[in-house]
Amino acid sequence: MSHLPKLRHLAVGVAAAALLSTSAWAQFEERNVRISIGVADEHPQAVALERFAEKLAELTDGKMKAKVFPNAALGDDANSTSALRAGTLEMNSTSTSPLTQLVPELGVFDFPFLFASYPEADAVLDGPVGDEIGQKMAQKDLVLLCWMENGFRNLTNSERPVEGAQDVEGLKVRVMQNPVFLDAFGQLGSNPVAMAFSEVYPALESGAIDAQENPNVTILTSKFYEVQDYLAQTRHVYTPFMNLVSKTFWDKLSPDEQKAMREACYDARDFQRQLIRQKDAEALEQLKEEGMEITEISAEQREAMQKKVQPTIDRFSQQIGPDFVKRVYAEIEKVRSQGGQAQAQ
Ligand code: TK8
Repeated sequence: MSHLPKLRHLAVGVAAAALLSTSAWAQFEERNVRISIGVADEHPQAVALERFAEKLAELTDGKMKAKVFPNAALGDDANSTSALRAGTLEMNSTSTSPLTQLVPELGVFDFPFLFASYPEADAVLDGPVGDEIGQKMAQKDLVLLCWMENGFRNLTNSERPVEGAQDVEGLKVRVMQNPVFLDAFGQLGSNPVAMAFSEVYPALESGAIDAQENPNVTILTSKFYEVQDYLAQTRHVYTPFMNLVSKTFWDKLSPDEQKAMREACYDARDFQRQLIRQKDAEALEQLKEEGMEITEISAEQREAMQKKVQPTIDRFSQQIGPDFVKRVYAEIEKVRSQGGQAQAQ
């Protein structure tokens, strides 16, 4: 008879252990995260998101599986973002520029020559301004997981070497679907045409447009050098990438799953920034080898360009909200006064 209570204790112990292990195990469920990106699979963005997938699996006992779909196979930036909002896609990594209709504040990142260095961009994006943007995205059913880098943009064209604003005049330039870009390139005297990224290569190839602008790495990995002869290191705009998650999907996740997504994103972000910054200079060398004629923009010419686009900045500061824009400049100022203004050029 004496073994009975012991057995009962044992049974309770087993049940408790089972409960414990069940709840530990239940924190992560089988999840598939499809990530849409517009750039090619050799782009550091794709490489970093593969790392995100590895890290996510590692943090969730292999339960959460992310898969990267490059080359806009699941839609360009604007379309894939609509899919996130509709709840038919889990995640994308998009440039900020095509989303200004949704969140006008994003337009500040399209102000020409806003950032002069990487530390300035990092401080603004990873600081209070970045958080504020995150809250705006949340109001649109989008979770901003973390920022990454698209980078400083340069102008390519099929007509002539560009050394200053005067050479841009009359060029038919593809810009992102964005009013600030359209306005700025209008100020420079070019004929800007807005179109989605996946349409750019064919439009350059057919001669429908003469020019486009993107960071060196994208010009290389999307093979724009095949259809463009001239590359000017204008570094006129720094575009961030945002890693966005569908709120519909996010709300299904447990707090532990959400935490794993964030942690994996921060890890991939730090890796991505390092990689893409190193690749920027390497890509330039490779583009030279591919036969592109490279021009630099002198300090005077840059200043002249800056003057030409100032009306765009003034106009859109008013439109976006002068207080918000001031806060952005104040964050940049902080970095500059701390001596972090090492030139991006
Ligand atoms: C890729 C785009 C691209 C951007 C553009 O989806 O559209 O020119 O620079 O990187 O986000």
